[in-house]
Amino acid sequence: MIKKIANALKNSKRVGIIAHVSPDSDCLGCMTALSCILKQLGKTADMFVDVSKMPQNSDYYGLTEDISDDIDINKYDTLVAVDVPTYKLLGKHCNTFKDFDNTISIDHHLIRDLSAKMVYVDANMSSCSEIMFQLFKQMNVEITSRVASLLFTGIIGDTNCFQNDNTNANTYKTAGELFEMGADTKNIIFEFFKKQSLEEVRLREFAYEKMVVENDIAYTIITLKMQKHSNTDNTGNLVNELLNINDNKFAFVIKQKEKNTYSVSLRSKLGYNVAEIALKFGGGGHEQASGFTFVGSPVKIARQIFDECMKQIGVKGNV
Ligand SMILES: [Mn+2]
Repeated sequence: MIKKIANALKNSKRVGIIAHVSPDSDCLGCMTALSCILKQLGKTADMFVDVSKMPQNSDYYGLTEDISDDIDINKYDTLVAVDVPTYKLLGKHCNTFKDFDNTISIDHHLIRDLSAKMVYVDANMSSCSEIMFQLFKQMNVEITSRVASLLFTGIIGDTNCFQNDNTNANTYKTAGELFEMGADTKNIIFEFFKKQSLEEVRLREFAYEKMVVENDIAYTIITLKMQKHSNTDNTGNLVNELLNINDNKFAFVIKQKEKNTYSVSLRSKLGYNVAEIALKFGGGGHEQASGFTFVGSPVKIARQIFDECMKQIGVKGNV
């Protein structure tokens, strides 16, 4: 199928590339990389996201340059959804994609409902960016240092800098090849994992004050008030930091979005599965990193998530 997709893209002239709502660095990285490659081949390649809010550091490496919100469907002969597992995650572009004839879906999520004329899913790949690298090789195109940097950004984003369970030999191999192709690995890791603003540090200060650590599970709740006082809504790497405490097996951060709306980021150590928990609350993701949004009481939901984590710890304990 990857060959078929490579050929289809080579034969296309005007391609619209669609990311998922609230795109992460994998989604933005591989979307921008694909757009660069298609443009290199002399094609029109426009990028679309239904999103009012882009990640704060996403302008790095031009990740959010030239992204549009509305698709003029008549302009394209091919639509490609990258890193999008479900129709819901296409946001307002859902029906556009559904109704379009010539669609391609490239993805690495195991649980999905998105169909397309051509689908290439490899759940053994760490990231959609890792798949994209295979696709570009298949297309036999020159991978510039910028494209290498974009794909590297996607890989370190989805693997949490090679820390998540989805990291495998091929991930390191791909990263090595991207390094050889000129990916700016040191700066990318600094930008995405080390650099922080003073505002973010202040917000985390509030978050740590409210942190609960019990039975190897850590969590905290971030209110709109805290975000206002620190002048940022960017929690940076907080959820991973919570997981890094002692022998924690689970960590989650509940962040208020609107009056009664909250988003939850979940992380787990190897051998535990937060995708399963997120799924129970209508979300999804990967075994070590997943999330969902909900409307209701954050304290109640924290207790429910906590109980789900305890169930897994209990199950493991009995084995
Ligand atoms: Mn991804």
